[in-house]
Amino acid sequence: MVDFTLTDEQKDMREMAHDFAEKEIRPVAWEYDKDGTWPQDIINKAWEVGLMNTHLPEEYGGPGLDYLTGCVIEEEIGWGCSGIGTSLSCNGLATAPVILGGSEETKKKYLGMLTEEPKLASFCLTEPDAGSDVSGMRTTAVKKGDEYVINGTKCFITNGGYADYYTVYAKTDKEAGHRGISAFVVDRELDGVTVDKKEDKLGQRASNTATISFDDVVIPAENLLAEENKGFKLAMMTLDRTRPGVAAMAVGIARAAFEFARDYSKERVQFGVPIAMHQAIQFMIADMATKIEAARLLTWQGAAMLDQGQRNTLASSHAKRFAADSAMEITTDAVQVYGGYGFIKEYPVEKLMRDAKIMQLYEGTSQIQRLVIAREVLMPRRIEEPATATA
Ligand code: COS
Repeated sequence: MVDFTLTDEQKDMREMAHDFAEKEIRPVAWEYDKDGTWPQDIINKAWEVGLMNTHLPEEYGGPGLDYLTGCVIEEEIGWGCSGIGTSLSCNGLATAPVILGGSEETKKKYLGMLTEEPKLASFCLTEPDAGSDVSGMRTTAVKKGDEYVINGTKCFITNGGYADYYTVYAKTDKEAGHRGISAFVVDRELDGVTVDKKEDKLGQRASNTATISFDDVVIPAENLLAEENKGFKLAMMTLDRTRPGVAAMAVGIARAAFEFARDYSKERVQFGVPIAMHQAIQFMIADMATKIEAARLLTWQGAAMLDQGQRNTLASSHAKRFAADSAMEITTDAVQVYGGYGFIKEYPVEKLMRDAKIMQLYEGTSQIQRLVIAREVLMPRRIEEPATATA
């Protein structure tokens, strides 16, 4: 029997996350968005109550929550503010390759660091000339004895300006395309690491997005994750694991927009009745509600498959694609329900429409998700996953 009932623990976590979003995030979200304020105070509080690093295994100090619970939490935080939510959840993206490919020592050091203090880590894959086309990256890592020397520039790095370490992808064999990429952990404090630029963004303005340069940065060889030249697969495996979380955040944004639009439609009177009495508005509200339900189910499926140890590439891309596109449609329709007021910053929905846009862009655009879906549907293949560094 298929059962979509959450466990009592999952319900408790949802309630805790909702409460946090309502009391700590919502009251400042629109203000932080306006000024692009870095939410360090909220990061500290979220870390304190256990709403950060929820995915980290217990042996490294984390609560070791399952992916589905992570998505349930992420929806609530996204409902509060997805910009702040992105800052809170970015450690999940940065540490996935460490969990997948790090040696025991690497895991102890770099995962433990995040559970001992409210520290941050960033995922450095994208480059100015290599976005969707990961294999086109130019950053290099050259092995010299027991060390690697890293050179290159990564852009659009979430939390980049505040991270204590980075998981960095670099070419270890320039001629080998995707088979010549490796992944490393790089400490922020090392000589040659520079935070170059903070982006001024359309939405999610409370999150930090920076360019990071690596100029002859020397790291110990043990900071290699998995095997040399297996970094591309590690990146793909990471995104399979994190895209349901992005989808959940998109559901949270969509739900927030839906609730505002629903409530406003019952108050706003035109032609002598609340606009919710007009079928034109009712159908928009109905479509919003259906898309939210469908997006959540796809999200939960993507997460539940991971929890069951199944490969979830297709489900993950279905969820990310549909939830992101739905969030964009729903927030745009919420602005429409508000009419001219929706376009005014004094009202809540224009922020949500701006925030939703990044959902269709980061962690793989909606077009990349369709590419993955098309390949999985048309040419299903068996994918071999790299062994961890210790295996
Ligand atoms: N898990 C494990 N391995 C995977 C995988 C997955 N989900 N998807 C692909 N691979 C493997 C393939 O099996 C193949 O392995 P071999 O070397 O043994 O042949 C290899 O990776 C290359 O796969 P593919 O041919 O599909 O690679 P492409 O260069 O065509 O790229 C896309 C595939 C476009 C899907 C990939 O580059 C991508 O996801 N791009 C978007 C990146 C992104 O999300 N960026 C956002 C920044 S991160 S915030």
